[in-house]
Amino acid sequence: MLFNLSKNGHRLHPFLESIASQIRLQRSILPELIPLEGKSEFINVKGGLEGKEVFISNELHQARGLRRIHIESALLGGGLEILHCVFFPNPTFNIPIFGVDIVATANGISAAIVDLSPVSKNLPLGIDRQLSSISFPSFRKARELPEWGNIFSRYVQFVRLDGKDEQEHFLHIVDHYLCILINTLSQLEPDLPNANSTIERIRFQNFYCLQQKRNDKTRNVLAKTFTPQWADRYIETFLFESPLIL
Ligand code: BLA
Repeated sequence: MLFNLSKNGHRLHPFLESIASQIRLQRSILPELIPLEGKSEFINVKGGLEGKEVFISNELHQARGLRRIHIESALLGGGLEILHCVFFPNPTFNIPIFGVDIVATANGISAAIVDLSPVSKNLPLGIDRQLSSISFPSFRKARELPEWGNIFSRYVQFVRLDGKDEQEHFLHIVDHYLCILINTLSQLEPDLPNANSTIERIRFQNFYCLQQKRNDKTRNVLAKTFTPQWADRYIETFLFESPLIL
């Protein structure tokens, strides 16, 4: 049973809700979509320190070609809200990792990130071509990636969102990236589990998780809201669990 934030009188920031709805809509058309069991202690988290109202709600699925589809909605107190989403491919399929992270604060959307991140040296040619033909809007407040961000493609969008028009543009980009991924996937056949290409993609997915775990901003927020030990376990064993076994 999904934890329904609105039942508790809490709704996510409308922009985060609209991104989540759009991703859920795309998810709903995936072939062989089934819910995935997750570590039950992490699926719905309630509480936090000093009686602050804190909720984390996680949705986990798998589908043809996608080993783990994760959408996380979090209300972390003090006006901080997060929408986090990763589509981890089944490594036998030559498709990138779709990732989104949106951070809302009392002062607006301070970070919005979306990418189709490569799982080999380059993105598949067809995907690169489609991404390169997008005419990206010029966001007014582009942000600089941290050093661990070398896992992202050159099409990564990382911005502070300045107003409703930019939120609308960003929503379209998320939708477009997901369309490209899902359309490509529908035309693909998997490689063998022991193919060199598959093994390379497992390595890249592991590296992706390793680098994401270096995001101190996520760790610090969770450590402050819960405890440092809880934050470590959540990030290491749930959010970016690795490695995949070779
Ligand atoms: C940044 N992520 C952040 C920030 C916070 C979080 C508070 C800083 C916001 C800012 O600088 O304005 C917090 N993100 C979270 C929390 C969760 C979360 C608490 O997902 C989950 C509970 N992060 C991802 C994914 C991507 C990602 C999938 O989880 C990319 C696809 C990227 N987040 C990402 C990047 C930054 C960020 C690149 C900026 C880090 C920096 O500037 O150092």
